[in-house]
Amino acid sequence: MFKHAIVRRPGKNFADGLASFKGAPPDYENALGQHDAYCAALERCGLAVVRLEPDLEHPDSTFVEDVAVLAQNSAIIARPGARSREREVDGIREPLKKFFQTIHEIEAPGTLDGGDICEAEKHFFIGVSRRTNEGGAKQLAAFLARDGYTSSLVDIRAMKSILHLKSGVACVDDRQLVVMEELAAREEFRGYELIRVAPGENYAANCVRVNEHVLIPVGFPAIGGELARRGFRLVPLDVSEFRKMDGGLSCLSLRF
Ligand code: CIR
Repeated sequence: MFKHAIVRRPGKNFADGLASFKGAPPDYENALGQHDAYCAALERCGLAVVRLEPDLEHPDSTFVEDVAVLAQNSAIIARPGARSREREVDGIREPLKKFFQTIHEIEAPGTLDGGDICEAEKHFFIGVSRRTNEGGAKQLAAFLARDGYTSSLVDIRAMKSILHLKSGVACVDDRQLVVMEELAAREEFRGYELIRVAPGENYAANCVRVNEHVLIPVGFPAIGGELARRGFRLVPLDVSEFRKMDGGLSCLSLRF
């Protein structure tokens, strides 16, 4: 069960963050409204939400999931792989100290973005990506092992379609993974029941189990229907402004 979430409100220079999206830039007022609705949804799922102030030095800092990985008894401060995001971690140490006694840090030359880390109960899938290198992944695996977790590395460097591992896979319970087709055949996921997302709905592979609910982006009826048939209680949320900055539902919070 999760009890808490940490979020960071988008700053007014949010549109200056990194983005591969080529359309119109995000609308700040809309982004704030969507962020508020996201926080309210987390509260309805039973979480106490810590809202951090915008960090104007780091336009991508609303994607707070990328700066840490949280386990049962420890927090691991990430080391973001994008230069412009490296120092974002400075803003998460103090908030995490209020909740975690044991805090580790990924060290250079390792890099790691929290968006590459998919927790499946006592096992963590660690994506090796354009942001997370093998060194960072192995450091994380070692920290998690001390806490009794197993982990496996999933190399997604050859995939152009996703930025982070969790853009393509989500764990909705201890045996079921929501996964985009392109990842479904991966050896690492063998043994799990795979709920496949059709290519047209790939964005919805980044859904988030929060206690009794699953947060899902609006507008993806096939995967939404499939999850509902399986008995999941869905909370549809519009995060279109964050999508324009390559972000999804999971990256907007740290949950623990
Ligand atoms: C970035 O490129 O770093 C941000 N614009 C988006 C990060 C999204 N984070 C995530 O999916 N975990």
